[in-house]
Amino acid sequence: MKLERTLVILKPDAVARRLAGRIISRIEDKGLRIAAMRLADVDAGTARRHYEEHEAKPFFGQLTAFITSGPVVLMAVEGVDAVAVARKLVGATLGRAAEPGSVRGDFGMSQAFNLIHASDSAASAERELSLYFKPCDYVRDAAGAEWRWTYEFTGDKPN
Ligand code: 3AN
Repeated sequence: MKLERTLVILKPDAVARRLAGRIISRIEDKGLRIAAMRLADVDAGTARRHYEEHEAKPFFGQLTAFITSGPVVLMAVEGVDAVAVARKLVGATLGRAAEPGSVRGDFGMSQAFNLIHASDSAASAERELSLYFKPCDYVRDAAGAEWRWTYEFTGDKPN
């Protein structure tokens, strides 16, 4: 059990389809904390760096063209095991195979237009967050107010 921070991106299809509010609500409903958030255009260089592990794949050009095609919502999301929790909320890559109850399972059919990104490991989260956010972008959880009814605290550890 680890307090983690992960990168979530609502992709251009989610913003264009006006689903951003509903998807953000799911993240909040679950009990994850939004520590930083902004609406932005992703430039081509950042897109290539973000998806560098897919550089050799045939869909790399399509992928970077898509993520730069319109505004996205960038979010740093925090919680205990936030990387795994966010991945579960997102669902499987292919929308039409994704589990009902997940964002992709409930809102999408496509493989490429799959609405949302969440980092796939703690190491990816750290790397990806640094592409989009500076340390001063993160807001603090004043007096732990957002956590108080999310976890039981044993000493100062969330459970
Ligand atoms: P996930 O986002 O579920 O972690 P990855 O890491 O396998 O998926 O792929 C990164 C992104 O590349 C996906 N979100 C999707 O938008 C895109 N992608 C994956 N496979 C394909 C494909 N066969 N054709 C087009 N785009 C794809």
